[in-house]
Amino acid sequence: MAEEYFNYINGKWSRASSGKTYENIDPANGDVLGLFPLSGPEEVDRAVEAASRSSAKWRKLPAPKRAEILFRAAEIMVQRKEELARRMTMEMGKVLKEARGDVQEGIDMVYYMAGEGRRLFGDTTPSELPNKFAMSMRVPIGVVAAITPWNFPLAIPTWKVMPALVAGNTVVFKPSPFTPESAYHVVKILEEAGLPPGVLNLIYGEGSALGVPLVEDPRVTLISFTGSVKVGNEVAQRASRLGKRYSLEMGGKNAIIVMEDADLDLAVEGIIWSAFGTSGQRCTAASRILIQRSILGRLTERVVGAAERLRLGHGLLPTTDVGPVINQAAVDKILGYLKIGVEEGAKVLTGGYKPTEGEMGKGYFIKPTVFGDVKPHMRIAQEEIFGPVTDLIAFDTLEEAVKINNDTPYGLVTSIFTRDTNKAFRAMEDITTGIVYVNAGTIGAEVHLPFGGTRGTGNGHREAGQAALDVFTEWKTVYVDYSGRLQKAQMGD
Ligand code: UN1
Repeated sequence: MAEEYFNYINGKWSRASSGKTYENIDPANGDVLGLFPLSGPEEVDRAVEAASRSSAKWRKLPAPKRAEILFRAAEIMVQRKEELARRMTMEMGKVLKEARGDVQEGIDMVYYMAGEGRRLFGDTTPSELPNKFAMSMRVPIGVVAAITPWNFPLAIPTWKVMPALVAGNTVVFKPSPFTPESAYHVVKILEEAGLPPGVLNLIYGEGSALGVPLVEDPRVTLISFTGSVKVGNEVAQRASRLGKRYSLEMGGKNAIIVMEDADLDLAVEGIIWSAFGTSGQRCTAASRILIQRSILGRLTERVVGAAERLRLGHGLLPTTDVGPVINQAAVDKILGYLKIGVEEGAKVLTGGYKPTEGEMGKGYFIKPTVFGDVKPHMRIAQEEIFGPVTDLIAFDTLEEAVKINNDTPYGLVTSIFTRDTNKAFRAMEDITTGIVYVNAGTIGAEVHLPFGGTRGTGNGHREAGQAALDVFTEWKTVYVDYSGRLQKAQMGD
């Protein structure tokens, strides 16, 4: 019998009022891992009520004290890292090494944001008038709705929940229904670390049932969303109509540019890791490889060879390089794009199908796929596929490569492999994505730097780093006049 898990509302673990549950499934073999509540508007209401009621007290607790709870949570996470990673591999599919990385990224973020408890810096600055003091400080926004995806089941929740909490906000957390157990562990650990009831509330269920009431509840003041463009745009429309703040992180069509002077061994390793790591299900995945024409033949052969050597399997097996994708809908979407690519005239150089034999048949596996002869404006080179599929595109000059790179609806990450410093710096300047790597793959952002992108990737905000604090706080500017007379700024006396 699968274990039953509960919502966490106002410090209590409880069933959904509907009594309904759904099964959390291992995407590699269909095993049932647990039963989770299918909540509805009633749970949203209760969770928001709890977050809203606990807000006044939480924001008054000094930030260093709030941070102590985060530090304790980080320590528990360190102790449980292996167990968290194994359970994540089972519910999400990513190979164990990467699941450990996901947990580590979460731990890094908890420590980083806990450190903010003793920073949360504002500015003090001279006033233009004598005997007047000027400063700015960060203040919490209120109740945050954190809506998170399945591809980083632990790291991305920490990107939202931790800065929100340390800054003095309270939270309603709605994780993806496909990775509910990792969300449970994050919340359980914070509970064990001493987070007061109501400050963080967890509701499980379908986005279609919970999303609208959560976004539209007048007590929710900020929505932090990571997920699809379709849902993100809907969040944006609803939130902006109600005058709410929202922060969106939605996807990418990231490229690796390989110049003819590059270290090709390094480039091949970077391409394979970035295109097929997490089965291509990162918004940072490299789904376009732009190759200077003089090395096209050589590099193509090596990338295809390396992709062919990747072993599919259950993420817990040490022999597995690439795990399954998340669910049947993902399989259908990816297979749909494989068909579109062929119809558009691209050539499948390796992969291009769903293996069905033996163990493979039980899971959502897609053979790592490389498309050749791809033209920059094909749909497979413009739209996010979110699977183990990458496109090879030829170019002649750096200018052309940068233009192809910049010309998609997204703007998250680009990397360039070159040994020429002049080219590297020119590319850094002209590339218009939010993140640029030189001589590294497109994946592997670190938590203390801003994360996010331009164009359709988001709405201009950044997660992680100090930039995250701009999402989860607002500025209060304070002037103190101790002159004893009414001084008038800009009036010249
Ligand atoms: C995501 O795919 O949504 O840079 C986040 C990376 C990870 C984060 C990815 N640190 O690939």
